[in-house]
Amino acid sequence: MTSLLIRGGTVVNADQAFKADVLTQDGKIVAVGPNLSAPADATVVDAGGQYVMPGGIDPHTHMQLPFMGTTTMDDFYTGTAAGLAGGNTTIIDFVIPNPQQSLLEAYQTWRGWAEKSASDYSFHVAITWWSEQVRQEMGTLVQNEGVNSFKHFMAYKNAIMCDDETLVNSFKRSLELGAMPTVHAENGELVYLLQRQVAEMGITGPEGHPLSRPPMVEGEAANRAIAIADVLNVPIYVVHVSCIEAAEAIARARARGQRVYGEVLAGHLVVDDSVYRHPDFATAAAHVMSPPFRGKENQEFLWRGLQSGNLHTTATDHCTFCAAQKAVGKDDFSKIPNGTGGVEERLAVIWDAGVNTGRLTPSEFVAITSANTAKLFNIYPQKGSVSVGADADLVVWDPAGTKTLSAATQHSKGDFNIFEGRTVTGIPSHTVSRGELVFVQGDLRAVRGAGKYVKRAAFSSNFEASRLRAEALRATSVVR
Ligand code: URQ
Ligand code: ZN
Ligand code: ZN
Repeated sequence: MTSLLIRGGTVVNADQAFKADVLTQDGKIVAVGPNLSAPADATVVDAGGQYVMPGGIDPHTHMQLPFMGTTTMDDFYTGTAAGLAGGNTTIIDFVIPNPQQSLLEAYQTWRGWAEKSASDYSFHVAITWWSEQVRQEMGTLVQNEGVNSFKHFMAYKNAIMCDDETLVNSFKRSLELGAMPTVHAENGELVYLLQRQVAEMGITGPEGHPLSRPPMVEGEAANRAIAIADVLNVPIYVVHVSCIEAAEAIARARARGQRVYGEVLAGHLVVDDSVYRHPDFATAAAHVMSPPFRGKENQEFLWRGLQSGNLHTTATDHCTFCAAQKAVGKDDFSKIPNGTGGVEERLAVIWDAGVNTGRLTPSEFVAITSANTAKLFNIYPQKGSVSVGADADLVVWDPAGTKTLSAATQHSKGDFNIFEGRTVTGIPSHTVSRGELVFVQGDLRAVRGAGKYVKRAAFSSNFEASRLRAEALRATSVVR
């Protein structure tokens, strides 16, 4: 029996912070309270002067992703191990079937890849085409495999982009199943046109990337996805909200009572679009991801969205390509594989830029790095809470600890760090994954294959009510 006693710390949950010890046994939290005693063979961690928080949950990663002709540098072991070094104990990654490919076949492939994970993991499944078979397989994934969220890329034309027919059918199916539809909100037709226009201006370098994806390209798609969800009366989750136009679309819909949720990447909160004007190709190309890093005025708006509750979760979109992979786009920015890292740095960057500046309380930090994701994807309080019965996924947080973030010291297999040189105050001293100490004061003890697949039950109750309300509304409108 593995017992761990974390003593003398301040427990921080999304709803409250209080002095308490935490006792775990066999991967579960069994007691939270003052002056706990522990079995003689328990491991004891002194958390004096530190916080004890739920381990981070990153709802947006792409480990081992085949994309734009190559595959990301981090696989499910190295990527989740890097996350553990940064206090992240669960990832929600993406199964991305090719158009015309069976969803179940793709799902089994990704499940195989993920068996090497060092931390727990779950999957959103992308809907990249539509047919009766897709409709059926969505049902199987929800009912048998614990999938309760379906992703829709509105960008990436001629690859994985969804048209409105797919969006409408898949959102409707998601409502029937009690699953959350999520979107990458960029208008892929506009991107495709603007990429060619920018190239015709003779711009081939990474500076062309943001020019081909201006904020309104994201704002339009966010508005469209939100409107479709409104008509169908289904909740919707917008991933990597990067700009004012998209954040305002969410805030407007929420002000009208619509269930819309927004995710913000740590990178979009602190990195701005000046990176694309860096004279060194490799540095500028390393920052090519979509939606692109934006002008500074967008960052404050995103922070205020998180403070106000109009934006709800933070993530990283960890999707790492090395310099040689990025160099494929040396003469054509549209060929640069899109993606950046961050799974190890997210918590420290958001603590340093959010809590240390007074933007966020420690409890609000827990909400946006862990608890809100757990709630929105229906794994709370198993995950996202320091409470009896929850999984023993914890991070002991040293608010006085400092670290300078760098590719030279990161655990990711990527060769670049978008937070390079940033010195942060507030870092994990210990990470606990399913009751095991996997990171101890700089020493990473990740175990390949120790992570488990996390099933996420459907929201049949909420969604069923929404569906019935939509039918009633239609019935009354007919009467009028
Ligand atoms: O679009 C995504 O989320 C994936 C393909 C990662 N790449 C990116 O640029 N965000
Ligand atoms: Zn995306
Ligand atoms: Zn992504």
